[in-house]
Parts: sequence; structure tokens; C-alpha cells
Amino acid sequence: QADKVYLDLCQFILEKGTRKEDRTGTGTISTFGYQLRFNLQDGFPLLTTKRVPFRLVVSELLWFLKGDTNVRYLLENNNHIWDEWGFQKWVESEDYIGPDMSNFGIRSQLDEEFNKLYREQMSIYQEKVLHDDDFSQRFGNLGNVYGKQWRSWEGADGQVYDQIQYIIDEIKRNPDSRRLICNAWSISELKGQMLPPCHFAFQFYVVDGKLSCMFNMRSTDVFLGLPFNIASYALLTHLLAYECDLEVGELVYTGADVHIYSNHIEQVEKQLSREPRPLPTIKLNRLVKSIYNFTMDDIELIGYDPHGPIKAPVAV
Ligand code: UFP
Repeated sequence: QADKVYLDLCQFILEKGTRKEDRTGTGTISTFGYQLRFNLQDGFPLLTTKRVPFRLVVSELLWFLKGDTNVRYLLENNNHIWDEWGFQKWVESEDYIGPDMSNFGIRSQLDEEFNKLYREQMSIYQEKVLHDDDFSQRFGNLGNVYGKQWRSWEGADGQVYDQIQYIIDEIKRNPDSRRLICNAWSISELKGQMLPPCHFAFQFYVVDGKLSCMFNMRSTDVFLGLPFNIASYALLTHLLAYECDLEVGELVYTGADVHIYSNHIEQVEKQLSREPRPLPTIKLNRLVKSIYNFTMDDIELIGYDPHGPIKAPVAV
């Protein structure tokens, strides 16, 4: 069961993990190298021991799959998980004339007054991305993030490669292939990226008419990030299986630096005390012919009855 597999990891880190400092200054308990397996035939692995915002998982994944890197699409779907990155581009530019927004991430958490100013500027940013095409082109576009690497990787040979379409074509033509890989880690583009890819590569595997997926993460925030990442790759596997006329197989997560932030420990303990419930299932609109054309309404989550959400601060 998905919750048990996940909670075992949490328990393992709390018992066996090592204290480790990190970039954000928060501090973590960390372990190196861990694998989780989910049989997608047993249900959709959206955790039930706390509510995970599935709607955000769906719109972000559809955004990646379109090869879109502009936050406009996310805003149109009321998804704000990437806002800060575009906002930062704007407030650091010559065009920005509002109050000083340097270090807005930390300051907005610590300083009530500043937080008000920040939220004002952020809503101006969101309005402009949504309604001003020129602004959106310049400051809504995040550049070399996942969508770009997945769908239009720029090769050293000057050619542009669509890694997702390559995988689909290969699965159909040569399902035994051991090269069904999508790689988002582009060494020459890291300096232009606010956040280098956390889930940096994934690979598919076909056997007995079932499609399995392994995704690799260099760094995992177990409490806030991982439940979301698991759901996202589970959905990707469902979509590709649909496209290639296969059943779903297993989802395998492989993590390198797998950590619980020191200010998430209480929340993790709370979640550990909860009883898992039956997993939901997923239903795709069979009228949609290509995975690039799915919309939010074409993906239905059935029977999700989780425990309540558990809030925790994000390390920035
Ligand atoms: N993180 C995740 N999953 C994601 C994502 C970020 O767990 O999809 F985008 C976490 C991992 C880490 C932090 O705690 O965000 C990134 O920091 P760093 O680049 O220092 O690893």
C-alpha cells in the first residue's frame, strides 16, 4: 500500500537518518539512496494519510507535457506552485519599479509588513502575466525548466529533440528497449536555472503488456515534495500507457539525498499516527486521442477520501 511504503521511509529517516545542513539553512535529517515501489494496479498512489492537492499535480504535469514553460497556463488553472520563480525574474529586472523585493522568499515569512507589500506586488505580477502578452512573454516564461527539456532539448549538434515523443515512438516500435529515457539535467543550462531539476531523469520499462516507470531524484523533501512527485509520475505513467495501449505496471522512485526538514518533524509524526485508507483510482477520458491534448477535465480522480491536510513551511 502506497501510504505504508511512504511512511516506512519517514520512519526510517527519523530513526536512522543523519543530521545534515543544507542550502536553505533550515537543517535536515537525511539519508542517501532509497527506493520506493508502487504497484499501480493496486490503485493510484495519492497518499491518504494527508490530503495531497491532486489538481495541482495534474495542471503541472499537463504543462510539462505541452512543453510549456510560461506560468500563464498554470495561473489560468489556478496553480501557483511556480509563481515565485517568474516573480523573481520580474523584480530583478530593469522594468520593475515597485518597492524593493530582494530576498522576498525569506523576508515574506519573517516580516509581516513586508509580506503585505510582497503580496500586492505578486498579485500585480499575476494579473500582468495573465492579461498582458508582452509582459507574459518576458516575465512569465521560466526558460529552461522541465517542459523545455522534455519536449525540446537542445542538442550539442544544434538539433532540437522531443524526448517524450521519442519515448512514445520507441515504446510502440521497440518495447524491449532499455533506452526509454528522458533526461532533464542539462549541465550547460544549470546556471540560468533558479532551481536545477530535482527529478532529473526517468525511464520506462515494458513487460507483459504493462508499462513501468522509474524516476530519479537528486534531492527530495520527503514531507512536502515527495507525495506530489509520486502522484505526478504515477499520472505520467497512466498517460503514456494510455497513449501506447498498455496497462500500468510499477512506479519506482529512486532518491539520492532523501531528507526531512527539521521543521517538518512534528508534521511527519502526526502523519505517522494516521491509519491509511483505500487508494483512489484514476479515469482518463477515452475520447482524447493524444496525451498532449488532455485538459484538467479529462482526468478524473475517483474515490479519494484522505485524512485532512497537514501544513508545513516550505524551505526556499
Ligand atoms: N524538492 C522536492 N521535489 C520537487 C522540487 C523540490 O522534493 O519536485 F522541485 C525539494 C528538494 C529540496 C529542495 O529540499 O526542494 C531543493 O533544494 P536543493 O536544490 O538545494 O536540493
